[in-house]
Amino acid sequence: MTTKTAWITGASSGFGAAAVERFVAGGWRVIASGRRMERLQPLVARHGAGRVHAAAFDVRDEAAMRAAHAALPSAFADIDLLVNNAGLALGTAPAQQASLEQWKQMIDTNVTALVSLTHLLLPQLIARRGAIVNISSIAGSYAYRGGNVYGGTKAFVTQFSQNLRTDLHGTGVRVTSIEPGMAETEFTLVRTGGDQAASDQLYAGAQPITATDIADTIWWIANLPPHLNINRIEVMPVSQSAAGLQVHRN
Ligand code: NDP
Ligand code: 8X3
Repeated sequence: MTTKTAWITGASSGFGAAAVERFVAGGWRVIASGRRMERLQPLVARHGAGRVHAAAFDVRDEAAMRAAHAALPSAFADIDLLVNNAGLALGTAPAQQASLEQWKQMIDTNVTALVSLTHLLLPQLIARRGAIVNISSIAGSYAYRGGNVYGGTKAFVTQFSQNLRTDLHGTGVRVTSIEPGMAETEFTLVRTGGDQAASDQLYAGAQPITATDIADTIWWIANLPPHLNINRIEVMPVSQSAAGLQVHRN
């Protein structure tokens, strides 16, 4: 069987790092990208340069993204799967108190960079009848206080995924939007600007989704028979569910 290649963004932590482990264990080659080379290099050391290629760059830097693509070793050049996972939430304040800079960073990372990498890889994904897995969020479907722009970016990811599917009709390329709920990774540490206590408090006693749970979901989707496409999948921990609407009274 020929060895397949996945490009997993956000591979230095959380879902992405767990997905690297899952795909390497399953016999795939993986391009692991993220800003922190010190987190990517150990993946290469552990699995070997023939199995994992580390590409350290900021996804918001389109020139760096193109350079990383152009510099792929020949063994990693034929990409079968793009996992658009790199992303972040910044801040929990309501819109009227939020930072515009943080809003722009979320849009640049979660939306602009995601479409840029997708656009760059589409020709070869079509040529190889490959697949795209976009990591969206339940925040794109359920409003919550402080979700403002983060939820907006994820609603974009979900809808972009569905529109991609429509445009790619007949090409054999599969597209999936995965929409996880509360998962324990570095996500809340990043969101709160490094507040470990706030992160610990959010997850305490809740048995959240783990990074491995989402890595297994990506693996399952990528390895389904080629005539099947999971369009969207929403995953929550049993401990999380939707709550009702709010009413303001004078
Ligand atoms: P982590 O913070 O653990 O991982 C985020 C990853 O994104 C890191 O590898 C980080 O790498 C990368 N990243 C962030 N900004 C950039 C950038 N500018 N350039 C390159 N890479 C970047 O969080 P998760 O694993 O939880 O998050 C992964 C995805 O899952 C995100 O899109 C998130 O929105 C989504 N998600 C998370 C949920 C959760 O509850 N945890 C639930 C639903 C969706 P580095 O810092 O090295 O650049
Ligand atoms: C992360 C899930 O509910 O914290 O996307 O926004 S949530």
